[in-house]
Amino acid sequence: MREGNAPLIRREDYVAPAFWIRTVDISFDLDPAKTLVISKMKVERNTAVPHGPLRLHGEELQLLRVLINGESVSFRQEGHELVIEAAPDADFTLEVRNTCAPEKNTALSGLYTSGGSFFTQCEAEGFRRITYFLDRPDVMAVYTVTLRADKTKYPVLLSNGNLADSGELDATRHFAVWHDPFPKPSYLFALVAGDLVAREQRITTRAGRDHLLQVFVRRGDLEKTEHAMNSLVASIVWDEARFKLPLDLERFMIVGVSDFNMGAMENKGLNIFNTSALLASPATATDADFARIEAIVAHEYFHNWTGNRVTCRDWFQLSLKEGLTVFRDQEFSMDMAAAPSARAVCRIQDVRQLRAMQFPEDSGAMAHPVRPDSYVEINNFYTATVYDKGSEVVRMYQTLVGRAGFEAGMKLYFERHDGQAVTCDDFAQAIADANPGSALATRLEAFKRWYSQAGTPHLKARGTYDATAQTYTLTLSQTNPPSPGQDSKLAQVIPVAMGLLSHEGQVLPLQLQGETEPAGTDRVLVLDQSAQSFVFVNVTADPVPSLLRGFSAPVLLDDGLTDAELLVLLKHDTDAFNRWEAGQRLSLNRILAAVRSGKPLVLDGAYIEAMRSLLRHPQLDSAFKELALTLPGEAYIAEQLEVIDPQAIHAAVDAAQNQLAHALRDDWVAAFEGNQVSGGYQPDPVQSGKRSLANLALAMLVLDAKRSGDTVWPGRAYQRFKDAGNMTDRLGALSALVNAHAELAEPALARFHQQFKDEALVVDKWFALQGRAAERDGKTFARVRQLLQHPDFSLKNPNRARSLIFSLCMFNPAAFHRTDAAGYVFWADQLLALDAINPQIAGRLARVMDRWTKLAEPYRSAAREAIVRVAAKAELSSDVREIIERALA
Ligand code: 0A1
Ligand code: ZN
Repeated sequence: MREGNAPLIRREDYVAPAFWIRTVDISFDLDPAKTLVISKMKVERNTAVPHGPLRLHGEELQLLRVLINGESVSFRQEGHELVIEAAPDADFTLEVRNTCAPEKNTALSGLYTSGGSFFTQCEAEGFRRITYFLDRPDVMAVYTVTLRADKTKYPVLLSNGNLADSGELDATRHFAVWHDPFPKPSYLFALVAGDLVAREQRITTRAGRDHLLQVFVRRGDLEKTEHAMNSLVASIVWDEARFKLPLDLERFMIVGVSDFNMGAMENKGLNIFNTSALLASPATATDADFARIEAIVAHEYFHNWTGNRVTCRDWFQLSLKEGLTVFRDQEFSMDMAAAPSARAVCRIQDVRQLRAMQFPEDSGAMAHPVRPDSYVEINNFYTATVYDKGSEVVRMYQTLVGRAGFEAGMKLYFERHDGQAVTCDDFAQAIADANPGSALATRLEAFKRWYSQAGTPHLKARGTYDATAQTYTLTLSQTNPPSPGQDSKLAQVIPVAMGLLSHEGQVLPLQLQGETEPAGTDRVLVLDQSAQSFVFVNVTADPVPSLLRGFSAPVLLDDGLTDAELLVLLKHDTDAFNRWEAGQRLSLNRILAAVRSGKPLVLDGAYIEAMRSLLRHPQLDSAFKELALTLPGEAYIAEQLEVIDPQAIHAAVDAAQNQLAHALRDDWVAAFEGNQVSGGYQPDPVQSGKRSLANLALAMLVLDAKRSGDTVWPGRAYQRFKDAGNMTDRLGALSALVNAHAELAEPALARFHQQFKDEALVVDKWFALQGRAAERDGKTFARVRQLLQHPDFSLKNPNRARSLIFSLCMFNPAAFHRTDAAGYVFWADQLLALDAINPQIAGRLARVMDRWTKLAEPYRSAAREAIVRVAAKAELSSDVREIIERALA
């Protein structure tokens, strides 16, 4: 483990490496206790930087010998560096021999074992835990990898690229040699060795090349790989069609592993996946799992160009590959959804995720720009800001230059930078240069503030209508609140997609002063000052503005609209996103008023009728209705408040939920009955939309039954739970019972565990459901504590740790924030236990306290006490230390 006194690394200190490593010929004698690694490298001095020693990174390794040009050489070890002063000026070969201990590697970074097989995870800095190397993304080499291992225990031996040779070594051992022709940074290296089986498919791409696709998993999981394979094929087809980016490898492999810190990893030609992001069958995975798998398979595949062919110069540029690749996977999911309404559903889900995770991050202790300025532990910067806000930034490029302009920009980016390690500036320049004179190119430097300024901009919009002149003046203004280390900020470039509607819901033409005719009914205004006014002419009626359509910029919007105006948008907006947003705003306004006033929430008739007509609407999709009738998340509600009282927020949401359940009871019955799916299971938007609305309706009906004492709906839920033909329905019914604290919840939970105890991913769901269950009288918290002792619980498996501990601490504010501080004590205890096993996962758990300073008393003081207790531990990892110190700064 890296101890917690690691130095701060600054973006402005970047210097190119003193040496380049051009080729790596590396062999492994795989043994769980002690693996021998021999690495032979061709090295060149980089004459563009001052003359200096060769410094190689290495951690948790046993060094055996170092040779230069076949001769031993003197070296010294300085912390985690191996320093060779006498490296030649001419090109030379470097040979390093070392061992590492995969079975002791519980951090799951570097080479480790899981379920008796070997796997690697090298991003960001895991390769240095395998051998000594210039472990930085701007050092790109061509790798040849030889694997030697026991042939019965490890019949499958894989690495990046193409299989060059394989065979027997002796009676018990065999070998394989892999060669990857593409130069790559060390973080994209991978190897796998184990007893695995593969689903295979051969495809011929548009370019006429043949490829072999393989998905490797443990025996018994093969039938759960069909969806992943289909998703991979769809991703390949999409990237060729949309961005003209072909598959460049003869063989593309995906491997599943059940111990993995993240979702998946884009190693060149050998993607390694958390099984939770790969395996699906209708019986074990929900619709949401199917959608997530499709998106992650696509994401990793798309990295082959955005990340692998063009990579990052340094880790500050992480969003160059991550923001862009998230954008690409979001676009892919939307295109797969096809129907306009299903596309809108995708967008709403992405924005909900952004608001739930990234907005709080951007106003808390860990707020950082999309391109951070400094870090201690890079693993702490795989964040919602780098990924999801980064993706919104890429989306804004597309909004500013148009879809065709963006595609032209991508083309230029690859023409200029294929095979290079580059920066976010290089990307911005390519998009701008491909679109001279565009709204982006003319404001490029200001636009790039999205990379350098942290925090969510506040956008204010106010309009005035002049009936005599028939003009409508819309004034947009922005404020950019301070964030850690950034007290004052400059105006951002904010694209505001918008339209105007009459109060009767008619769409109005948009003609700005100075224009000779209207330019459609939907356009993008660009705010690039702290305040600007836009005057629309020939406006025949006092309009209702529909602003930030499709969520055209990642900002908090205050449009000052009244309930009556929001109702117009809810009923008539042609932009489905803003229609949904209007409903959310109506809910949010009521919840915030209750929290601010301290008075119990009572829903008014107008609101209830609006929700009823949504639910009954004959044309709207089920998926859209489900999203529209789901109340805003508690984290997003908290974002709107100066002081956060998690219990008050929860009480208001709970009251709104109960009243909606009761007032719309008959409509919920109709929604439940009208959304039953017949025919075989398909995880498509139509079927999954129906299931999601039926599940919401059932949850509401069981909740209302709890209040009235009715037993019919809990009984029906239990029946559905038992008889369900797929996991979406089964889990939906089970969570309806658990969240309503129905008596039948207990037998249902027991039955579920019994039925699925051999399916690890389903057992994770069982823990997660209980960790996230609605709190009532401290029962959820007590149960989570009890579940820590369950024989199936383990901190060592990240999925399992997340399923119980993160569910409570991160996703169940009402159970976690307790007046007796027991939630915080639980957090500190689990954090310290986890840190000794897996610092990366512990670093994530530490983030739970990011926003403690905004908590109301008594939570604030109790939270501080728990953080201080963690900070006082001497043996913290650098991952946790960085988060904790930022929280206390
Ligand atoms: N690049 C991967 C995510 C990833 C990052 C770090 C990891 O280990 C520390 C693992 C995976 C992606 O974006 O999918
Ligand atoms: Zn990624």
